Amino acid sequence: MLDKSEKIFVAGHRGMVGSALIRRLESEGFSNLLVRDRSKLDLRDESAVAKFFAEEKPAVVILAAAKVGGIKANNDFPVEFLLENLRIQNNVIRSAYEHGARKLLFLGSSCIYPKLAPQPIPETALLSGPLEPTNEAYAIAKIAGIKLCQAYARQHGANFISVMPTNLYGPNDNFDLETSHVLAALLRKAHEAKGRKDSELIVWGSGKPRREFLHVDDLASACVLLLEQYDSPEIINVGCGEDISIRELAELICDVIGFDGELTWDASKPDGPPRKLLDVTKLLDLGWKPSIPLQDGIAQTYEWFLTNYAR
Ligand code: GFB
Repeated sequence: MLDKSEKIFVAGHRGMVGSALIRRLESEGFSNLLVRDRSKLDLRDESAVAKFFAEEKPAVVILAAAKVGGIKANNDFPVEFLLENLRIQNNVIRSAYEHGARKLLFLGSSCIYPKLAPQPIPETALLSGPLEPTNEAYAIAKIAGIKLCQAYARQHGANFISVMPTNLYGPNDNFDLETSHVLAALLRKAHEAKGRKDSELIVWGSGKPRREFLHVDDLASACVLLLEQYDSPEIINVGCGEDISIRELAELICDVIGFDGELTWDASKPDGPPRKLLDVTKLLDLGWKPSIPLQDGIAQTYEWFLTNYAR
């Protein structure tokens, strides 16, 4: 179990995942949360990270800092996705070990699995086939992070765990149309199309790929449970256990927002993997379950978008 006064460093606390973790930890009474703004600590800077850990010596580390993006950003900038993620995770994981962190939680991604993995995807599918080309660089970085945590566990007995979330959405998501993931992009596009009274909404790809969407607050509750109860170097999936097609997602978002124009498909944009549904049996067996149905989560995220973004 975690002590409520233990010093917990949340790397990436301004991002969608990090900020959800802070909300969750605070609501559960954790009182010694450590954060650093990017302007004060650049996690890509090896010596700055080592100095920070030497001074602060957090007992628990949650590595939610990463360069992330949707299918287009991943496809356009493989160099940055590979290099920046390797740098951040190498620095944080090594310093956490060298300065005595007793537990570390590394956040990976469902894109670590092969493009044509069996569905739902069990944890054992890791490294069993070729990756999806649009996000291979990001996936390779995340796989390297998993392997580094496992190496510290095997060689030094470190309690470093790796958690693989499915596609996420929620408050503090990125709403930039070039770099965002699909759910945030379509929320913004439908909102703006409604405002302009457009007759159509352009959606990328064919609409056929299927994705599983988990609200980030559900991920945060799973991470706190795993910090308290899961001590294995074997990776563990986090998802809601259900997927929908991109077409169905677009229709759902249009319903929530009240946009009634046509959907038009932009076939010049990639589809990515045909399906990405995680097998979450391992997590469910620990007693966790998701609590936010997709439609409610979309409505709540739209409220957040209206208050914080669309001003
Ligand atoms: O969310 P998304 O960018 O990520 O795209 P991935 C999912 C699907 O939605 C793709 C389609 O088939 C897109 O073509 N889509 C339709 C759109 N309209 C849009 C739009 O306006 N914007 C975007 N972004 N997509 C990412 C990976 O893959 O998922 C990352 O590249 C990471 O590495 C992340 O793993 C979770 O699910 O395809």
